[in-house]
Amino acid sequence: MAILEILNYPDPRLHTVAKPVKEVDTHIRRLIKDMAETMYAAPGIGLAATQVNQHIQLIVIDTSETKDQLLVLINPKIIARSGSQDYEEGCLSVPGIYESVTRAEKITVQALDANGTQFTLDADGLLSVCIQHEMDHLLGKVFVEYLSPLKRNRIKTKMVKLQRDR
Ligand code: QAP
Ligand code: CO
Repeated sequence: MAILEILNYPDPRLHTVAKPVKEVDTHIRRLIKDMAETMYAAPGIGLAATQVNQHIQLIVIDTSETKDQLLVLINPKIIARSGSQDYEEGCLSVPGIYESVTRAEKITVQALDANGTQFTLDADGLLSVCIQHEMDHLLGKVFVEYLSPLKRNRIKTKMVKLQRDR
């Protein structure tokens, strides 16, 4: 296993649109293991392949308290959404920044698991937010893009300074 390097906002590679996974093979399963290890080590509750510079439709999530319920979503599609909720979000690619974002309250998502088997999942609360946040990454979208240009630019400047002074 390996800890992967996470791209930091405003890295332009975070705006890459991910391609569907064609086959869930050993290469993909290795990447899933490494992404899970990277997420748990951070620690985080979700990580999209985009954030580790792999531009394929793959997400790992674990919102459990016990950190033993890894959820793998390959080629995910939201097939139903309802309601709305505000949640204070963070992101491993935007460390130290937490801002409220409005998203659907409940979603139904269809995806492939680590065995390439299709499944359907109903999610609400934090899990719903997390899936929507991670699916945005696959579209090249970072949560700060929901904020006002003023807030976003302040965050951008802060991130550039942080990386310069590292
Ligand atoms: C996305 O985010 C998410 O700033 C996953 O210094 C977050 O795992 C979805 C993290 C909140 C829904 C609600 C952030 C770790 C982890 C930081 C994460 C940090 C260290 C973020
Ligand atoms: Co994120």
